[in-house]
Amino acid sequence: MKKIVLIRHGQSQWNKENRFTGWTNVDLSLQGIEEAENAGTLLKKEGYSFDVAYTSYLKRAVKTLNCVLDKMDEDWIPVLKSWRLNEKHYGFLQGMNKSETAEKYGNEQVHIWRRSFEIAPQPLSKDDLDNPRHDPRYASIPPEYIPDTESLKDTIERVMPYWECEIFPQLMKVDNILVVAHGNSLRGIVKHLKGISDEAISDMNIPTAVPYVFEFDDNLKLVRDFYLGNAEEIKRKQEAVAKQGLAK
Ligand code: DG2
Repeated sequence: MKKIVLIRHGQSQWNKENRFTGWTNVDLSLQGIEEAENAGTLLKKEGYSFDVAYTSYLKRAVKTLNCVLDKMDEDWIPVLKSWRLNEKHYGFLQGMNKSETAEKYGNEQVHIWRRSFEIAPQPLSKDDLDNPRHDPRYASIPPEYIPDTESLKDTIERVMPYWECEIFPQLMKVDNILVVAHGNSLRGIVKHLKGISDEAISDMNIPTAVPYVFEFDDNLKLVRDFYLGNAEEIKRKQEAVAKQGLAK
């Protein structure tokens, strides 16, 4: 079986503080480092091994990948990074507390911003110093490709060229690929792989640092997918993600 394993990064400092993060380059929390290390230990224990790994330009994903590969003794494998795997850009919401935002705008509006397919939050001003167009790591990207806000649909349109031209075709050459990215960039990939509808995808929440395994046959047809780890703990983590956008 050929495999692609998807992992959302471990808990970030802003996940811990329940703040919208998007393209903001926050670090992992101490719990996030531990989660990432546990994911690597689990993958090794279960006999997984990778030929190549992909991640985003954002520290929380890069560090998670490093922790995972370190625990697997596979920190020598090729790693490719792309801005196309970055998180959904959360526009003007970036930095705001999710519960407080729900208190101000209502649970329903926050749910629309977090989980609707086509609706993006209002954009971050181009002059805002936090706008990625002022960040040197994106200097080589044509400015018209750099988002000021994104819906899940926009995120998928950004991720898919990299998925279809780089990551997925690698499966013709190697058997085991690791992708470490973000809640929403991964929701986009999972939607594509499993053919989930625009409506049904709103109910899917990806927990931090849990390996999500996709197995393919020799014709690269998806055979099965499953999370690795304790099912109850995973369900608890998914429910906690869903609740992050509720007013207290
Ligand atoms: C979270 C996802 O992204 O948040 O940008 O706040 O996966 O990089 O921590 P991540 C953010 P939700 O869409 O679950 O609110």
